[in-house]
Amino acid sequence: MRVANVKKSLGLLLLCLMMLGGMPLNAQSNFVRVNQVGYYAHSTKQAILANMDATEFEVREQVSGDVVYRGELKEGKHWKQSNETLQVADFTKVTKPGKYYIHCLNEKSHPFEIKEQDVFKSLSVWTLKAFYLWRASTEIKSEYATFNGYDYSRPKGHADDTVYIHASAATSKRPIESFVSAPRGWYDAGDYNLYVVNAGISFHALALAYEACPEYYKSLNLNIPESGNGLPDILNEMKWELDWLFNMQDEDGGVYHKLTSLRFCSMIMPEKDDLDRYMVGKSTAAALNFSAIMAMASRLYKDYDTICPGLSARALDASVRAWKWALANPNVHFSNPEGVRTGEYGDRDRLFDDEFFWAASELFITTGDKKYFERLDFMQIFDSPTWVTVNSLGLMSLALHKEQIAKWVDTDPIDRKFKGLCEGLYNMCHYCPNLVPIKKFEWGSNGVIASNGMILGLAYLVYNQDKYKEAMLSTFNYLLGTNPTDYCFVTRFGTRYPKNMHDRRTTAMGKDEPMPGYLVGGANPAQVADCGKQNYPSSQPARCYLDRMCSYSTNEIAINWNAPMAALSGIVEYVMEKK
Ligand code: 9MR
Repeated sequence: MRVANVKKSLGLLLLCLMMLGGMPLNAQSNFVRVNQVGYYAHSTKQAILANMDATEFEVREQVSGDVVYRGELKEGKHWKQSNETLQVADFTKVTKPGKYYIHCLNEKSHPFEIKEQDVFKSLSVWTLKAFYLWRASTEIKSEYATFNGYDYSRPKGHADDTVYIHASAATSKRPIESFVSAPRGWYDAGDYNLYVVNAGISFHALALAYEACPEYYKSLNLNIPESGNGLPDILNEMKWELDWLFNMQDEDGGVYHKLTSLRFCSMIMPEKDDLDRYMVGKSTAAALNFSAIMAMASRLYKDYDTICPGLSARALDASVRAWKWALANPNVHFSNPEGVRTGEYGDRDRLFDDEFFWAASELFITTGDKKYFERLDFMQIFDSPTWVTVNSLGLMSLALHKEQIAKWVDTDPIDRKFKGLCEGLYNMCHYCPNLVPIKKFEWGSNGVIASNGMILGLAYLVYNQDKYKEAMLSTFNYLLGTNPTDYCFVTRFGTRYPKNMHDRRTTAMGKDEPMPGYLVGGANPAQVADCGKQNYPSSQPARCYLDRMCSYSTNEIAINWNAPMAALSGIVEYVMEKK
């Protein structure tokens, strides 16, 4: 039987049920998927239809139901990740601001808005404010933490003024059970620990967004305690992380892998967690992530020396010391020592080629010193970055600074490799029936997608080719609603968003609405045991997502996923506002 016939019979059955139950006709289902946050009036506008096998669709005005546009549909394509046949509904021609929904074969989408301006401004602000809400060692005040009437203030958590040196990190100068002070930083995720490796990719995304769109970020007010001090707010927020990171460097230049308790605390508020905290291990990966961040920081804060005296120079010095430590200790792998059970962020690649590439790239951009450029091995494979594979982070930074770099060296290898990365992502997105660049759904799939979207955004800014902008937008759409789960994956945005994230604060606060601006990890079929396989809606990779607290494998939040989402939101808003 044709899918359309099955749908018609199902539709008829649904119609009878609705008439019996008094439900409104055309009840919303998730066959018709839109960007729930909205669309810019002058931008491309696409929705995704699943298993509809339809030939046309309508855009209807939300209140009146009037049809404002009728569009034709091409034949669908099967997407193996969701096991659905997908059609792209293009309604770019609808440009009049207003509230609409898509209607097709008796199915309707969530409502969405078309606007002339500020479509993603609030999203861009709150995906960054999420980092403020994540701050360790400080009280979170109502005046900065209230959203749509909900107050997410909380008392100060984790002073971290007494962090014990764990046996795995002890030296003669800092022996076991001696302690250091290491306050500030952002909690990593749904847990309250801090990990240098994951700070790396997170800091990079925010730093690069700022460097790619400086005008946008210089005028973006986040309403955080430091707002108005003369520093762009994004740099104010990032400084909270930097202040902590300086504490993670030992006197020998080496960098502790993480600051954590020995095990995860229960689902309590930060101020209730009284487990002892430790500096655990040192590693080549931590040293090189640290070196890269500090090299970036040195150039970011250089223009603001009157506001942050000496910060730029101090960051460069810390970066170089960590770099030298890594050269002298090039294969110190980290794995959890006995008795430590928090996140590992271990790296099986014992050569750390990708970490060396990234740190050398940032040091080269910041200093112009050719010895760092000479370390860059462009024969490496450059793929979507993750916390464990970071060479593309260096490549992105090099590409963004290529005009400056061209004064020092030949930029051909940078262009060749960056273009290759961008083309690969573009093709992955363009040929995907759901128009999203993802190879495999794994833990943190949304973070990978957001990172890929961000790279496509950079590609557009660097090469000014519209195809990259289109791919960036369809990737963004996926995260905000054109995906098989029916969720806008950022909390408090769109119509249907996650409410029960795997996050200690969220659970302990117990509010009926979650904190805003958090991107959940997303579909991942590999760890369904966390809530029980039977509770997941589907075992299809792209549909394997569950909005329950137990689902740490699909519904946790983490800095390395939020940062590219914030970056992507900012880049989209900047690009769309410019035209
Ligand atoms: O994001 C990490 C993912 O890639 C790993 O597969 C997973 C298991 O090691 O850990 C994830 O990171 C978690 C970290 O270890 C501890 N804080 C929460 C992080 C997000 O789940």
